[in-house]
Amino acid sequence: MTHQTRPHPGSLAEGAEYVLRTNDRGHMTVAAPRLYPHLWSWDAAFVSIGLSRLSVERAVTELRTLLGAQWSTGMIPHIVFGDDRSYFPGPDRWGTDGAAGAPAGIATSGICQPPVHAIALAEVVAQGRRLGGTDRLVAEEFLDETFDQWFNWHAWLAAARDPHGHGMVEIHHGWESGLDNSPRWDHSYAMVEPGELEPVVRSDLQHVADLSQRPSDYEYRQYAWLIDQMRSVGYDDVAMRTTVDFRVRDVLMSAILAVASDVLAELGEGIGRQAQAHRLRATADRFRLGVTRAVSPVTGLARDFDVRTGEWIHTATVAGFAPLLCSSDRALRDRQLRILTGPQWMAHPSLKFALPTSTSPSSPAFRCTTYWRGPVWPVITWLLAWGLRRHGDESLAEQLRLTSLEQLAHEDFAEYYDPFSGFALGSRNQSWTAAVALDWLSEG
Ligand code: 9WN
Repeated sequence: MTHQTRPHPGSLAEGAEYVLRTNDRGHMTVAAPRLYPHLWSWDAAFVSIGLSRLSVERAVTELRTLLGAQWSTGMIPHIVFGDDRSYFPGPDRWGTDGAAGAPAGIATSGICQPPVHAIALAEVVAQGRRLGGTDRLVAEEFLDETFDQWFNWHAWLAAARDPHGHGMVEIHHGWESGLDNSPRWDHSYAMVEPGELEPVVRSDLQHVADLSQRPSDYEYRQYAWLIDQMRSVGYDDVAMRTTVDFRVRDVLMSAILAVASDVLAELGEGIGRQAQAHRLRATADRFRLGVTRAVSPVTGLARDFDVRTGEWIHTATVAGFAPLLCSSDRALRDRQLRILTGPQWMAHPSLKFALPTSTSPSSPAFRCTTYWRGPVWPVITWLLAWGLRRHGDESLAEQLRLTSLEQLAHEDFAEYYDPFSGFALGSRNQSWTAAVALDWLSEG
């Protein structure tokens, strides 16, 4: 694979800015130049944080494009398609055209991703307020104008994905978790047996030379099978629950919903939306409780729950630290911090950088170079650091920021990194990696 590089290398901030500018298609920033030539939901949120360091107005445009694709149910789809036709699965395979709730004239996927958007919205608004003048005006207007849409997104997640009030978000595809092929899903995917399928023509392998860094062909057949199942019921929220072969309560997504609901409530309270803020607080409390209940008394890590088997999932992945995003329980946080900074995780002797890996290096499921099965993802480090800072664990947050900047020093802005060698993996010039780098640099 050839990588676009800057004509005149300079500082890391210039490199990050270059990536965001070259991935800018006017009203959307593609998640990566070749591998992901469209707008992804949670990528757009992180990207808008980075963009706000360059232009608050451009950051707002990013979020506006995403909201323009919101379904009438409230769902924000995981992909908003641009013009490029090279990504698989594209709009034809998703077949959301005409599904009840899908936006007219905008091609989207039919599933969602973690609701990190309110966190981004708060960062963009804060940046606008800091800068003042037109930036402040643009940010405030955007917040006021779109608050209901963000509220509806959270309301849809709470209702459609947790109808019985467990305080955990149910997902129907590994892609909804954002941590696609994490080993936390292996057991649940073992029950997904693809039947007869339309052709699966992978485009991702044209862009990542080493196949071991991506999911396998069989995993892709399972991904396509689940899409076909959801499409067969028109992406109906209720029918999907009895149709799909993959039903899991995702603890990380639940923690994100909890804390993002708090953040959105704070924003709402500031602009006189007391009634909605009150409901958001209730959502936050419900999902925080769900996350706390999911913590294993034995390992101290939070667990996902497989709905089909009725079993907790014990694999030691970074999702186990979900409480660090949403809980202020000091005893729980201290226990989790000890685990995170201990020898099974950040103090593992083989690590090049003391950073959280996607799977514990001590776990039998750990794979050094394979996607969400082991590598370090800078965007996840940013999210954890954000959660630490929000809850007063400032020194570890600062350590993650500084160590990540060292990891990113080569300016390849890779999608993920080999935790042992430190080598760049997956896509280069990945927008959200550049965005979090820009944000970290601005904090220094
Ligand atoms: C499927 C865009 C997205 C991220 C996901 C990451 C990867 C897509 C893919 O890329 O997923 O949604 O084709 O592999 O796993 O978290 O949002 O960067």
